[in-house]
Amino acid sequence: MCATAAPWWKQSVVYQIYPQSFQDSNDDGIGDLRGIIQRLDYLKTLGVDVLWLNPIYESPLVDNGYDIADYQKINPMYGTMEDFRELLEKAHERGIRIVMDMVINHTSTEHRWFQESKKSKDNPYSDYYIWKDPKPDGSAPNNWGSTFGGPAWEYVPERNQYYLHCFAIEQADLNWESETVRQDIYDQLRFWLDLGVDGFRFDVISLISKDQSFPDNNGEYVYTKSYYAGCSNGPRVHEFLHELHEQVLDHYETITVGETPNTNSAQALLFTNPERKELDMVFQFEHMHLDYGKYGKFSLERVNLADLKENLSKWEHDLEQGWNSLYWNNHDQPRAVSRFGDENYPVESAKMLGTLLHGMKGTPYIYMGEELGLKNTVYDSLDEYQDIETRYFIENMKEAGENPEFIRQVVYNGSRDNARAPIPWNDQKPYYGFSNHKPWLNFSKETSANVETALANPQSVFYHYQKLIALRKQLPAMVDGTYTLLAADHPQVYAYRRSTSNQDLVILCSFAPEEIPFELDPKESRVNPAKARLVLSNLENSPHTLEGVHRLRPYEALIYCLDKEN
Ligand code: TEU
Ligand code: CA
Repeated sequence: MCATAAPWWKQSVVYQIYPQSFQDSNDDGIGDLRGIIQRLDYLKTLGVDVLWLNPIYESPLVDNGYDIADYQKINPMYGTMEDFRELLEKAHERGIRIVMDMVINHTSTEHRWFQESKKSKDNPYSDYYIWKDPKPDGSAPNNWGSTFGGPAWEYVPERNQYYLHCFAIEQADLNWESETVRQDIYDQLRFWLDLGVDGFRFDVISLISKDQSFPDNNGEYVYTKSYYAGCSNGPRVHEFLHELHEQVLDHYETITVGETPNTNSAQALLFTNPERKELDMVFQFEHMHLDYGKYGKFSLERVNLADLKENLSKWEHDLEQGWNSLYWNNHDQPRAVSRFGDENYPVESAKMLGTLLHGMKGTPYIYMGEELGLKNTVYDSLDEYQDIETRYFIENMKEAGENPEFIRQVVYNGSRDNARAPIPWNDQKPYYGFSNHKPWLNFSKETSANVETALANPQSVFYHYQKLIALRKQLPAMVDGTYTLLAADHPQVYAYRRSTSNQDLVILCSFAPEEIPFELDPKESRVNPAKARLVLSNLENSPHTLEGVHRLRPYEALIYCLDKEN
């Protein structure tokens, strides 16, 4: 084990499972809890410490579970509460912890709270949601738009009022201003903690406090996202999270990560500074926005390396007193290799991206399939995409008369289904060991890798990730080291140093598809190049020390270590 006093969640690597697409155990085409149980040994072999499961609660699945209808029930398509307990127990036996995805900014409109709330203005649940009177002309209370398109307000005749939904119509925002609502939410969290879960990923937690004046936004966005106006980082967000911490989290040993759209690093520090007792870390979105185009994520742009360096480095510095979550992709984002790497060098660039991320300061998150280097999903027809965001987008673009080829390309680049297609466990068509039944969402036409083949090949992306995860346990600087960007102006190499008083790490990552010369400046790096020994490379026969000019091969990624003599 590595000699660091850092809390366990700083030393951990988290693996995200999208349960619907991980492993089907009963051949209905839908991944499930028993499927995850079957694959625990695989995850143990990879070496991850924590599993984050996307929502598995009772839900009509309008937004694939981010619309919870009952916080204390498992959706039967995933299994039973017994299955969940068994999963928890078997994971814990293997030293793997489990984090639940908690969606407490909103519920499904099928949740009992909403069903009661919508009945009248004077029932016990009447203020559980955000209800507003229409404007005198009957229109919506303000001009906020839903993330998925259309207005963020829906009219309900029984109350002659509108309710707020930052996401789909079927996802009504909870009213955190109400003490009763907050207490009810805290009870839902305690339910899972008492069952033995190890923490939470809090969905869109930066949105829970709304500006109570509900101001119109200025309408400068093509997709008028409500959370650009009075929704994100509202006046009471920190007060609420501090209360949640005091009343709930403080009584358990947990790991918490807040998903915080529209949050800058100064705000993120408020969430993650341990002295403030709110959250352990947040998912920031800025590096996800570097390739945004006029339709946001649905874009033809590529990320520019200089911007990436600047952005990631800024977050490393600004959260020095807090803590970063490190991620390239998740269930809302395209595949890392296709987006930040190079589909022509899928193995090399996947390993390079893994190296870059795992070397940085923060807790790395691996999205299922990333350890195989999976690429974006290839479909023959736009009809194969199922995600609500993608469907809305395609519809809107068709209405707007956009060029069909443009639509096809940006959907390929940006759709959330890129990450949601089922995992190929072997190379056997048609269902690749995921199931013996047609899956709920089609496999990619080009399954670039699969688990069985990866496990049989010592050079696979899988084993590189395994090594990266193991290094975190061996090299204290990987957990504790301060971060310094090196060769900031180099157009093709991302280089940085991590340092503790006893150890220096130098990480070099080439983003070039051709061979390029690179020499570390010993003055800038403050590392003696001859003494730095190679601890990990994604290619064979890399130089054993940092001395001299390196001829970095396409997407070569190297970690050098130097133990200081004190
Ligand atoms: O995502 C929040 C969020 O900010 C999304 O709008 C995200 O930007 C979008 O998916 C990117 O295209 C969370 C969940 O991760 C997502 O799956 C849910 O749909 C959403 O909240 C609503 O609960
Ligand atoms: Ca199943």
